[in-house]
Amino acid sequence: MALLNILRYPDPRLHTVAKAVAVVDERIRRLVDDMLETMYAADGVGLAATQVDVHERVIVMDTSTERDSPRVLINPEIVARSTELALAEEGCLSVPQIYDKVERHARVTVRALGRDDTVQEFEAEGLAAVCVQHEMDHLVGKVFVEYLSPLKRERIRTKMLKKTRDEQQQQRRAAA
Ligand code: GNR
Ligand code: NI
Repeated sequence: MALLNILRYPDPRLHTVAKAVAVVDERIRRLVDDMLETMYAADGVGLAATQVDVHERVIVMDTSTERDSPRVLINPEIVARSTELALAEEGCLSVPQIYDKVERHARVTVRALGRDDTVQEFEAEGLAAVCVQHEMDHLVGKVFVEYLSPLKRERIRTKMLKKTRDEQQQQRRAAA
């Protein structure tokens, strides 16, 4: 197992559209395991392969409070969605320390392959519904800040660039 590097907004690679996984083989199982380790280490509730610069349709998530219920979604599809919408605060490991409200479908029914290559279908609501929709957006190159106003997005972009620059400067100082 290995910790993977998480791309930070506004990295252009976050806008890559992922391809379907052709076969769930050893390579994909290793990716899933590394993504789970990376998600837990970062205290995230979900992680999409796009965020670790792998452009294939793979998502891991765990919305349990005990952090003991990993879920793996390979080639996920939303097969039903509620007309009812819900507004909830979101954050993203690729946009650290930024939180804002996004409106999504309140419930979604998801069909995907699991780590064992079998089809699973489940209905998600609450945080799980938010998370599935947030992760599936990553797979088509969309980051949640794109739902915010252009002004907010521009402020976030500037803040993230500065944060990354400051951290790199800090790392150079530590290495010197
Ligand atoms: O860890 C995460 N928390 C979260 C909180 C509210 C709505 C969505 C999320 S997903 C995020 C992890 C992440 O960036 N996944 O792509
Ligand atoms: Ni995210």
